[in-house]
Amino acid sequence: MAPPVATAPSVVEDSPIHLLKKNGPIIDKTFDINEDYQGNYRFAPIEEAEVSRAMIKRYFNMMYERTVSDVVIVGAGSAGLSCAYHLATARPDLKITILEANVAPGGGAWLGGQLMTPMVVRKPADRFLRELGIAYEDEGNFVVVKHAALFTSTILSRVLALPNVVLMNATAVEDLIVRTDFQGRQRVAGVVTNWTLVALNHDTQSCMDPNTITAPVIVSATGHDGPMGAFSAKRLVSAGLLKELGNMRGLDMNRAEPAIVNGTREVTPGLILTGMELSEHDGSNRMGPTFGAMMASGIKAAKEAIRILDS
Ligand code: 48N
Repeated sequence: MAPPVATAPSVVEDSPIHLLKKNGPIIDKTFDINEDYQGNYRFAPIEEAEVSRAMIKRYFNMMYERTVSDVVIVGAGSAGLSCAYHLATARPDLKITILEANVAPGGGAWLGGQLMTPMVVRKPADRFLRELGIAYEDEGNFVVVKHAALFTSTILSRVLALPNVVLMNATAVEDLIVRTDFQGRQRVAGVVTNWTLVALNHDTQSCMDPNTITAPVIVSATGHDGPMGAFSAKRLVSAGLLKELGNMRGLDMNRAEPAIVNGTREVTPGLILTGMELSEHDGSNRMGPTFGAMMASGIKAAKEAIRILDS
């Protein structure tokens, strides 16, 4: 007797959504909404699966679409966000993908210094604050934003509102894609990604392989501290693309800020370093609790990215 042919379960028939539709909604869809704060506030009805599908559809469509981007910005601190804002507003045609390892973007720009809240920005970088419409107190050679989070939340909201920018937070870059170009030179051509919690736990499991995003230009703004600080600069050394790190020097505001802005550049074909990551690459000084160079360096990185893409 021939063995019974296994028939695939009618998944669609048994799917929760189908069952709900077949048997009618679990809840009374006739609810009308009511914004009543006197004890009768009513929401429009929803099925849990609708919420899950609304997120899954959008996130994974975005992830699929951004596997090839025009510019990837690694790190959503003050330099990375300043780069993203200038780049995305100057070139709305570009697909810009920001990858941020933390759940919370913003890097070190939520506080001014030693956990104090005011943010100091030296002139002429205050022009960027005026472009963003951020109020400040003018102290002559510098200005003070009343709370660093006012800068960071403002620029973050502006960047996220731009149609050509996507932000994948809680997503770490854990390697660089490197190709040999037609001149035989090694060129950075994208990034290797993983959920940050996976990237931080490779020693607890084996073979949790990553994902990729390819792009002709990578802007790395991974800062100088934190669990993955100066990531790309360090990877250049371990991948043999840079002999050694310059290592960030001691604090000297007057030397550090112009060095970072003027030094922002394509350090290896396809890879631009900006912000404090550059101090680790070049061995320039740190500036401590003043953020004008982060903003100006990010803007310069955006201009460099446009130069490369248009060359
Ligand atoms: O704020 P940071 O650390 O870096 P910058 O360069 O945007 O701003 C630096 C600034 O906050 C200072 O350090 C100030 C001026 N102090 C100077 C001084 O002398 O002390 O932002 C870097 C971002 C963070 O949000 C990290 O989570 C993220 O980059 N990040 C990564 N994201 C994805 N993949 C990675 N591998 C990665 N590594 C870091």
